[in-house]
Amino acid sequence: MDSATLMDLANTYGAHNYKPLPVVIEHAEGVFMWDCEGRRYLDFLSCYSAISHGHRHPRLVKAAHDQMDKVTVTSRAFHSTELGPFFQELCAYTGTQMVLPMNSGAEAIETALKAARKWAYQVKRIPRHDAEIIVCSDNFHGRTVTCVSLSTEPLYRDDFGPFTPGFRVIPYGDVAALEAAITPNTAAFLVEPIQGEAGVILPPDGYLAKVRDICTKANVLLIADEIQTGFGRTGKRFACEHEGVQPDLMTLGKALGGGIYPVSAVAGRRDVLGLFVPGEHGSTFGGNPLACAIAREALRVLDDEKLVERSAELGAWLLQRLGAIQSPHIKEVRGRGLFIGMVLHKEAGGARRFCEALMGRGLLCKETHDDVIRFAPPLTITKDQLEWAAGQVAEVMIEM
Ligand code: IF1
Repeated sequence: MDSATLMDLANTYGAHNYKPLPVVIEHAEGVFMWDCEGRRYLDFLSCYSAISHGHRHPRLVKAAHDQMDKVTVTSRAFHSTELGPFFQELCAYTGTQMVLPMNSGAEAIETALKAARKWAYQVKRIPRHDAEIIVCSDNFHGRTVTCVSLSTEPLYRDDFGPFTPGFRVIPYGDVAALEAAITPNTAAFLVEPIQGEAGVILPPDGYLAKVRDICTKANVLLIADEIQTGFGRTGKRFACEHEGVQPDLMTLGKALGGGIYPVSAVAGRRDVLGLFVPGEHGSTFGGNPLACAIAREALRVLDDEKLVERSAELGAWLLQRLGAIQSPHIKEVRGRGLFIGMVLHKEAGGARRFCEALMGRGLLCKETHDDVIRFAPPLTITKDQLEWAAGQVAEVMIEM
C-alpha cells in the first residue's frame, strides 16, 4: 500500500490523539528512516530520546533475538535469569541502591509517586493521606490521570478530571518558591532537570544543587524525572550530573529500551524503594526477561560506543552552529548535549511550517508548544551528518 492509503487507514480506524507529519515510515536504520516511496530522512527527533542508540542498533537487535529464542515474558511470579543482573547493572549505572522495573515512563512516575507517599506515611510519619508532592509548572511527566493531575497544560488535563489530589505547583527554576511550598506534610519534589516538552528549558545555574540542599534539610525526597534527559541525552549520563546532584529517586525510560522495547524503572534509595512489600505494586510486563536483556545491552552500548561523550561533544558544536544562524525568525537556541530547542519569535508563524519544510529536505524533527523546534538526533550521529543537518536548518531558517 502507498503512503496515502496507509494514512487514510490510520485516520479512519485510529483515534486522532496525534497530528503526525504526512510521512509514513516503512523502515529505519541508524540515524535514517525511509518512507513507503523510498525517500530517506535523517531522524532529528529520535522518538523523543527513545532512539538514542539509533534505529535497530545491531547489538540491541541481536540481544533481542537471542533472548526471544529463550524466553520473553514470565510474569514476576517467578524469577528469571536476566532480572538480578539487570537490577545490579542499572544500580551501578545510576549510582543507586535499588530499582523497580516498569514499562512506560508514566508507569515509572506513578511508581515513584506511590513510593514517595508510602515513605511519607511509614518513615516521615505524615498523617495518612495528607502527603503533598511539589511539582513545577509546565512539567511533563506522562499522560495517566495522575500524571495530568499534576500538569499545568490545559490541553493535557481539561477533559480528564476529577484529578488526583495532593500536588502543589511552583514555578520552574525558583528556589524560593520551593522553600515556601514545603510544609510538614511534604513528601517529595518531582522535577525534570531540564524541562523537555516545555521546550528544552534549562534551569538557572546552581538550581539543582540548591534544590538538593533544600530537600535534604527539609527531609523531602528529591525525585528527578530523567525519562527524557537520561542515558547521555544531555552530555552526561544523567542531567542531574551537570550539577553533581544525586536525587533520592530517579525515573528512567525511553533510551533504556534501546529503541526496541518499552523499558522503564525507578532507581533510588534502598530505604525508600525497599518499603514495597510483596503484592503491593507491580505490572504484567515490568522486568520481563526480554526487557531486561535489551536494557542490559543498551547500557553496555552506551559505554562501549562512548555515546555520552559524543552527545556532549557533538551537542556543543550543534548548539554553537545553530546559534550562529542569522535568521529573523530565531529568538533563542538552548540546550545541553544533543538536546536542543530552537525558540522562534511569534511572528515566525509557528514552528510546524519549518518542520514541514525540513521534512521536504529529508530532515525529520518536531515542534513543541507551537514556537519551539526540538533537535534531538540519535547519539550515534556522525559529525558529517550533523553538519549536513545544520546546513539544512540554516537554509530553511534563512529562506523562509
Ligand atoms: C506523548 C511529550 C516528550 C517525558 C518525561 C515522563 C514521560 C515523558 C520527561 C512519560 C514522555 C513523550 C510522551 C509522548 C511525547 C513525548 C514528549 F511531548 F509528550 F512531552 F518527549 F517531550 N517524563 N514524553 O518526556 O513517558 O509514558 O510516554 O513512556 O505522550 O505524546 P511515557
